[in-house]
Amino acid sequence: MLNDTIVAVSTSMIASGAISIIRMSGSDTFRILDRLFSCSAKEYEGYHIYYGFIIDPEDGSKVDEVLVNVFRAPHSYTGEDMVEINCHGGLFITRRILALCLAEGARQAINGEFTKRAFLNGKMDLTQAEAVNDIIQADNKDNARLAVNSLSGNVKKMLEPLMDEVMQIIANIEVNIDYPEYDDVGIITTEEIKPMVHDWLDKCSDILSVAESSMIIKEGIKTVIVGKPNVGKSSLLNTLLSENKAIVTEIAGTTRDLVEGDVHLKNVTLHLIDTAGIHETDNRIEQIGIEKSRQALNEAQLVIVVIDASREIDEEDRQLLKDTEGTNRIVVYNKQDLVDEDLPLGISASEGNIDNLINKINEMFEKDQIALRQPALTNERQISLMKEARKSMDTVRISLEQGIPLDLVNEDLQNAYRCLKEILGEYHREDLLDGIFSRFCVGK
Ligand SMILES: Nc1nc2c(ncn2[C@@H]2O[C@H](COP(=O)(O)OP(=O)(O)OP(=O)(O)O)[C@@H](O)[C@H]2O)c(=O)[nH]1
Ligand SMILES: [Mg+2]
Repeated sequence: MLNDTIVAVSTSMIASGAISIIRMSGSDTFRILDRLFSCSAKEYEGYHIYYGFIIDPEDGSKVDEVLVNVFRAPHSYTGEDMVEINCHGGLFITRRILALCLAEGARQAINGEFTKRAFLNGKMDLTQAEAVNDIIQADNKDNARLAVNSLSGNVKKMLEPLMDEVMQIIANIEVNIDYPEYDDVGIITTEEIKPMVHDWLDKCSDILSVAESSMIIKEGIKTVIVGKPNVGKSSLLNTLLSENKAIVTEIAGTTRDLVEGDVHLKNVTLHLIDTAGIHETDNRIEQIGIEKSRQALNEAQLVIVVIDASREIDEEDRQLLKDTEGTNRIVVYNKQDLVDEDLPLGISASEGNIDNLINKINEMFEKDQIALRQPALTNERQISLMKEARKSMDTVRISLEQGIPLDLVNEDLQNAYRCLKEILGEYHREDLLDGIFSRFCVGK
């Protein structure tokens, strides 16, 4: 039921803080507030803050001194009547006030329910709603910026021209089909539509390429450090993480399990995996470790191949270079401190001198910063719908090239349009919405 009144603690319930906020939304909000709030005001106006006490209606006792933010429908986050009770931040007090609201007939909100109402009441589109959760989850500056960009409805602004163009093509075709006898309508021909479709596909590809960048910023890059034993892979991991996470010894074959850690560089977050040195061995434990290394290598988005600069490159190095040839890789020469000549990507992991590598990685991902400067699709749901739209439009392109009559491409055009609408949540299924909003916190 959409119209019942929901309540939740919107601030953290894990630890006490200076204040807590209890949020309530729905048609009964002011009736419930009246029962619990003693305040000198005669009535509550929207966009006002009221000072007073929460009173236990059972015995009239004061529960807490509070400030109440008042929002009147439709001018609120959810679009409904809504209040935010700012109470003292003790967990006991917060729960007590929540309990009083529940006792007066409000229902405990489930995850994301406030934002779901905001979406269903047309206060925001689905990409904005998703951005609300993204900003709460953001753990670094770039992620927060990505989310803030989408929060203001930029994605809709970016998609609307594309939706208009598809609609334009559909309308033109339909006019021709429905009123072929009208001279003044003008016959639209396949030749006229072709460039429109091409142009549309180009724009779509641009959007998808920025989306790829935004996913790199948001999700980080699965980065695997490989090399033969003893070249300094674990030393490199430790230096990148600024932490002694992996065991380092002069004994070849030290690392057997995968050791993982995250590091935020200027342009990208790396999910690092240090692996067992890859080489021929009869040792059973090492063999299992090497198998894991190879598996990690298969799933890597970036491979750092470490070569020991103080030794001649041997057959094992060559084999590894060959095995990683097709991957997105960086080859670094470690133990630079032991050799005289300056190597292009020379580093000294154990000495903490890895600037060459860090600069190279930042350079590789610099182009992805584009996603911070313009509107971007920011999750798999949005991107897969965009890809589906592109696929439909590409079918239109192929059909036109094959000379298939215009009325037969209509369905693919409609599908492209529908996909874009679905990104914004304008076509939605209830289970899809449940899936999206259940990832939110309670109270948001
Ligand atoms: N001189 C010098 N020694 C280094 C450097 N990096 C690592 N080492 C030394 O090389 C040895 C092996 O280092 P590790 O980091 O354990 O090498 P690894 O590649 O993880 O080795 P495995 O886990 O056995 O595959 C250790 O004695 C390190 O101190 C470096 O930049 N310069
Ligand atoms: Mg190691």
